[in-house]
Amino acid sequence: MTEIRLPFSELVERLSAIFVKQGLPGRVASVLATNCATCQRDGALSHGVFRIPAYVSTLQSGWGSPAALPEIDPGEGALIRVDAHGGFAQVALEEAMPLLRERVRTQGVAALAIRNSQHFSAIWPDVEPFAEEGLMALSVVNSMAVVVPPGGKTPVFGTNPMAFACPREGQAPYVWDQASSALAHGDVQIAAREGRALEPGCGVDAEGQPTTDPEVVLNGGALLPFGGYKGASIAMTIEILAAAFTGGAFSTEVDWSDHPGAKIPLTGQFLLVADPAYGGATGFGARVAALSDTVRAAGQERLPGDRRHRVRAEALEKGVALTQADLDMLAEYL
Ligand code: NDP
Ligand code: PYC
Repeated sequence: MTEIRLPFSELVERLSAIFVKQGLPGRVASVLATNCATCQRDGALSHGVFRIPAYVSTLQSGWGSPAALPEIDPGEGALIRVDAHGGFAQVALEEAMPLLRERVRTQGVAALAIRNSQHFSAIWPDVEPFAEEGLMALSVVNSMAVVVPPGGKTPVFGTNPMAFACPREGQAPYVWDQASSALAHGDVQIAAREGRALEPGCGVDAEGQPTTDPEVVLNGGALLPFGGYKGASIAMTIEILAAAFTGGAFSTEVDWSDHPGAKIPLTGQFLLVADPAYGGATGFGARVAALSDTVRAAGQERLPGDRRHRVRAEALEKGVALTQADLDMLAEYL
């Protein structure tokens, strides 16, 4: 498929115009558009413009309160609680950011517990900015029940991602972001669209039997956690941190049956931020860089984030890569 390059700012403008046309306030539209364009720019394609039709169908379904602005309960200690009131987690995060920053700089550690929030994106954009300003961040989000525990046939977990970011002297920050399922749901949708089978060990049918057919996984089947029971423990821990702790919904409690077209989980997010300057050693960034070098020298040529930063550099030079089909799809919503 022919690749078309669009300047990042132009992509943000188009996406923002789509969200505004769907009734979102300019500020919310701008946060979502920047987030989605950032994923596309970095080649995080399972959460790039591919998601726009589902954003639109969700906005048209009456699900949640997408225009809602968050309410911050600052508390006095390390924990800041935010009720997103059915709006988007990224907007809640942006709103709470100045206070979170201040707390972490004065106390060494601070956390954000966001509830009643919609999240439909990758979560590295939520943690990477902290690392760019010298801080360390870990975040988890729960989604919708599409993952069975090992041996089961009833989905109970979301695809629940976890992301970590920290500064690394002389290099891009060290950042990883991964689903706790064998595959992100978005990648199953992309495989189905492209008629590709999944790797064995990723999914089951409605009876809990192994399948490599993405259509079976999407229609009555489910995903498996990555790494068997170890991934299941991480998925469950994410339910506990992002939902039980914050006051958000478990993935099993996401009930959009009265909102046909709704596809964006309305759950919770937990974010922990720490200042390495408060740790037990000096030269944190240099130590992370040295460890990365040791890992590469030991044989792991590619570290998380390497591919994304390479794709980003190319996008910033030549424009964000899109297909004609992507542009045609966006034009339908403009
Ligand atoms: P991947 O398996 O594609 O990548 C996971 C991480 O591993 C990335 O940091 C990636 O870096 C790195 N990586 C990938 N391949 C290699 C390799 N061969 N060697 C070294 N590192 C590697 O991610 P997932 O499919 O698990 O998740 C995709 C996205 O889906 C995530 O961004 C996640 O946040 C999002 N998601 C969002 C959900 C939500 O509810 N909002 C739910 C589930 C997933 P790099 O990026 O540089 O390739
Ligand atoms: O790709 O699994 C996924 C996902 C769920 C919610 C947003 N993305």
